[in-house]
Amino acid sequence: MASSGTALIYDEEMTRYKLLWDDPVCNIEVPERLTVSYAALQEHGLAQRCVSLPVRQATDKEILLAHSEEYLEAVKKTPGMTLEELIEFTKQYGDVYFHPNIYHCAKMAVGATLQLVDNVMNGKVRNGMALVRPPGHHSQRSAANGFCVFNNVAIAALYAKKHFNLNRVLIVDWDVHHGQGIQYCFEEDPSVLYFSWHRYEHQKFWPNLQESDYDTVGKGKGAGFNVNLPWNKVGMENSDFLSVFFHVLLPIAYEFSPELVFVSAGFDSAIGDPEGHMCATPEVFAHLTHLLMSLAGGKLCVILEGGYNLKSLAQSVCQTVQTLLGDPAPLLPGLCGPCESAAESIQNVRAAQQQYWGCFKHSSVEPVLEPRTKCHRTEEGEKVVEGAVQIETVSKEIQEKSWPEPPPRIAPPARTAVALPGGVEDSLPKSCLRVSAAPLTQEQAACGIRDFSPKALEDERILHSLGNVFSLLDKIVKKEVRNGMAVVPEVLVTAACTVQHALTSLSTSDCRVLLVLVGEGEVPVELTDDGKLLLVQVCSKEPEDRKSKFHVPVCLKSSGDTAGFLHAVLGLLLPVAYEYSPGLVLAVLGENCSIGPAAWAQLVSLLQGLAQGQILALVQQGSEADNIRAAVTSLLGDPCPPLGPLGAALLENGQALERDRQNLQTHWGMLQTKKS
Ligand code: X5A
Ligand code: ZN
Repeated sequence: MASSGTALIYDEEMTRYKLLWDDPVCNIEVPERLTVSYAALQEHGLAQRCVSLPVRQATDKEILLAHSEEYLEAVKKTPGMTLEELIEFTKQYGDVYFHPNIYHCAKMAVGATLQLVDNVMNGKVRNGMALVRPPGHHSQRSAANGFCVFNNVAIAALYAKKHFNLNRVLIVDWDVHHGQGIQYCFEEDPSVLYFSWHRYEHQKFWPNLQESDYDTVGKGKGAGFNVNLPWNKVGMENSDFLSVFFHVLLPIAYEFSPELVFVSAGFDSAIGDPEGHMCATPEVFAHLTHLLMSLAGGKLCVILEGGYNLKSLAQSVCQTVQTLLGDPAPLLPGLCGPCESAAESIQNVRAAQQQYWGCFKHSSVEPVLEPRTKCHRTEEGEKVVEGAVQIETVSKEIQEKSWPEPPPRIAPPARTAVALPGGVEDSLPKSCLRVSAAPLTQEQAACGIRDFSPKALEDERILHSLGNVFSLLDKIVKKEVRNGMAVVPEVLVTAACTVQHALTSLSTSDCRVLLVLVGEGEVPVELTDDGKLLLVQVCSKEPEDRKSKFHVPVCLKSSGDTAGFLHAVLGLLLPVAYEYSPGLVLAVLGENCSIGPAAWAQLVSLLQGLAQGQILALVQQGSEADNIRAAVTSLLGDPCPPLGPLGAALLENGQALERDRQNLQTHWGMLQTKKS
């Protein structure tokens, strides 16, 4: 049995320290960061749905996994210090403050993180979030830094390796600052892959390190296992963040195939944050979370780092936890591809990582555009560049930025409805709703389709199965169920009829159907330029002509190429699909399709980030029972079995994919991986 449930770890004790003196750099790190986040989770009924786990204090031994004895002993003395002594002690480190109770809280922050690891690894929960203070990712072996005392996530990764014998751990640091402490800890360690994006501005932004740039890739055996994506401009939007996921992080992460995933979850990347000055909306964190939940069999530990705009912090935390709980992802309209500066960073990091990762093997080698930035470092970093008064004005403006409150994410009363021929039925989970409707008449089935092989519609089996499929679709559109699945006799004809029926049942505002077909043959639908249908077909046939931008053929020879398939999904299908922003997804598995049940499950899982999870899967009758099971379990929200470490795509497939991506880039901005 796959584990289920989401843990939430929080303890008020971690609010009981604060800045005791005047310091314009540190005054944003306040206890309210935790209280507002937790209150918002309660207010939205999310905290109540989580398994609440008690916090514990980390032991010395655990802290020493990532820190020196000297440093631990020094921090141990802080509870007994006077105010003057604390101020003096603080001065040896950068951008951090101490308080008589911070050592106690720091031990709890580490302990909370370890509790989460234990419970996820023991299978008591599937995933979870720890709301902690102080944060951790800047702290180093012998130094506090950037509001951080102990490196919660680095310690937890080492702990997980040690206690659960893990060989591959992924850390995704979506905080707006570079977690240099984590980078240093795992620089030479190929078993921990560290990814970070961060505000950089060619080294003008704190912590102003040369080693935060894209060309720091790890050392020795760890080369290729450190991935830095610098933001050289502020104001990055959802499109920029998602582009980096599709074209940098996810391909590497899938190839790596982690056994456990950590998120260093700083919400200072979100809109309104006085540190980040970025424009990601809270909803984007639902998608970042969702995309990571398909890795490592769903074992995902999210640990709070930064986030200083209390409103966007609380909203973003809610989006994240609600996604961990499995609620449908919010719509993310208006995606258009990375801005020029983001595209340049994406291109540069892909070039820097190309020799280490098969997923970049076939992308054309381009020289890195800008020579690496010269050191702009000043003694005081940005403080010298901008006066304190100016900082305050900018920060006011940023914090007063307004954005709409994320709409509620309502899950339909039932998750999955199925229509299956007898036989397959028995082996499926009881939790899905069975649908059995009356057969359609030929007129109903055709519903306006012209040039339609009337022969097909004389077939009673087809009319019967269409009755079921239409009924599933109606339930999805009416939001009685979230998704559905049917095994059908003629998958291509059925898909065509279903598209037509969907287009007549969807409201005008979300009248966009994404049809993803994995398999050979032609769907008898008309592809018009009005954009009401986007067809993505993954098959072995070389496409003769692309009919319009809404027809995306993906050519994959040799269906055993799992890496090629996955690269097509991450690098082509998902970016286009997200930009299209469908109101409904049809995922169709055709005849003799041997991408394998695990890859098919991944596809179905990833597609659920679209259209608020409204997806109907159709599988050709006669397809292996494993494919049917894979689709149903994925629709039900069970974690996908990992695909295992992948290599490069087959040469032919990799090249075709790269070509397709190039050709489509003019129409779909989300496919861009280079500065134009
Ligand atoms: C955890 C975190 C930020 C420190 C900023 C110092 N730290 N200028 O977000
Ligand atoms: Zn931060």
